Amino acid sequence: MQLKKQQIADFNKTKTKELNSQVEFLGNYLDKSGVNTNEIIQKLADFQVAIPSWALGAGGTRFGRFSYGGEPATLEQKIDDIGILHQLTQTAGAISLHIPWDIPKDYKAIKERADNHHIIFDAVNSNTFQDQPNAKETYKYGSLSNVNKAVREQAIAHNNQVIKIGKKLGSKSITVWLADGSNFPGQNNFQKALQNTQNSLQEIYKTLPSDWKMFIEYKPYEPNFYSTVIRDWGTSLLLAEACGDKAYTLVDLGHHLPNTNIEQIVATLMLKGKLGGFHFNDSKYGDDDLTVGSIKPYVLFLIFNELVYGMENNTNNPDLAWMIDASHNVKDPLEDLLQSLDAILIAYAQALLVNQAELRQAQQENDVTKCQEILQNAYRTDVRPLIKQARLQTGGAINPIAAFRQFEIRKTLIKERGLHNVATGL
Ligand code: PSV
Ligand code: MN
Repeated sequence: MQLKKQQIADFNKTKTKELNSQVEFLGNYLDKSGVNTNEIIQKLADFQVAIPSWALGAGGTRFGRFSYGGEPATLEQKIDDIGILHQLTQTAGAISLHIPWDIPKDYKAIKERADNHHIIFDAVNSNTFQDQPNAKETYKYGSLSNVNKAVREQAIAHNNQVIKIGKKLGSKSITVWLADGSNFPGQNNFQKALQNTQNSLQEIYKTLPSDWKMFIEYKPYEPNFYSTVIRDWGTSLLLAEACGDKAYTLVDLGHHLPNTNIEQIVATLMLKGKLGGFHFNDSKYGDDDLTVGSIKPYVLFLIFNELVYGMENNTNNPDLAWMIDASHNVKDPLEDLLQSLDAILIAYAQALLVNQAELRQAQQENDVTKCQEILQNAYRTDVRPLIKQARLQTGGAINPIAAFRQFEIRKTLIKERGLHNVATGL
């Protein structure tokens, strides 16, 4: 299904008057603090976040999966769902494919379909954490780090294949996340596992086109619970540096032990020009993959504060690849993604409000109280009218979730696809 522009325009008409007065009120307040409101609205309008092809259906846990009805079962349907998200928000103009779950059958048709929705192909993701039917070697004991050369070669070949697929679609980056590690002390030789991983990544890097980037994702545990080969940002950075200029670290918000200072990791990587990509989600305990901003919105703001600082000051760091990497077990996946997109823009807008000059001055004077006041002033500003205004200007819906419900999108999808359509993915 595709929404009609007029439908969204009619929806917005009923809400524009109220929005105008909210924007005027906020604009006046921000003006007095020297903030250029229009500049912020433009930055919000330009911000694009990729949606992963594996996050459009109901996720699950190892205890069960409760499908949602009308889920997208094919890549075509996944692209259509992202099209809906993009029409409603004008923020979701990219898809990140997971290979082999979403290998296109007809590349021309897939590209055309994405084009029709104004969607581009972002990073392609390889998968060496599952065995594929008819695969010669097993990844049970690891992939790029495996003690067995034949397994490593199979995993390298898979990554090279993923790059080839991405090239046909216009992607410009590959993300490597490894499940490799061990469950018990003594199972792995740490040094050999790391060395094998480095050698394997260097092999993959050799086939990387000159205008591509390689993102190396880290995660402390799961599915292995004693050790993980690429367990933290430091290991990822070491490997990226061993590969070369086109290799970067990717930060997934859920891939940290509780209370890790993620904003400081962001700052360190940006200073070194080595932060390549970002996976958004939220968590209480581990890699919970919850809706962005649902648990720790202040932390999200602090992270964005560092991202904004880095984007303005670390010109050696490339533009970042933004993606949502969440799972939806109890909510409608599309509504959940709309909430995540909203939370990302809210944190970004709040970070843009931070008076950087005043903060530098207060830091210089060791005025700790003032530093905190500056950050919390920005965080406590209700920036939602700016986001709504950005959507209005770009043709999105002022309130995407209300529009999603008013247009009865889920009901239509169930009618079109059936109640028992199941999406591939995590
Ligand atoms: C597993 O934790 C994971 O969610 C990683 O974050 C990857 O980005 C994703 O799977 C897809 O491979
Ligand atoms: Mn991730």
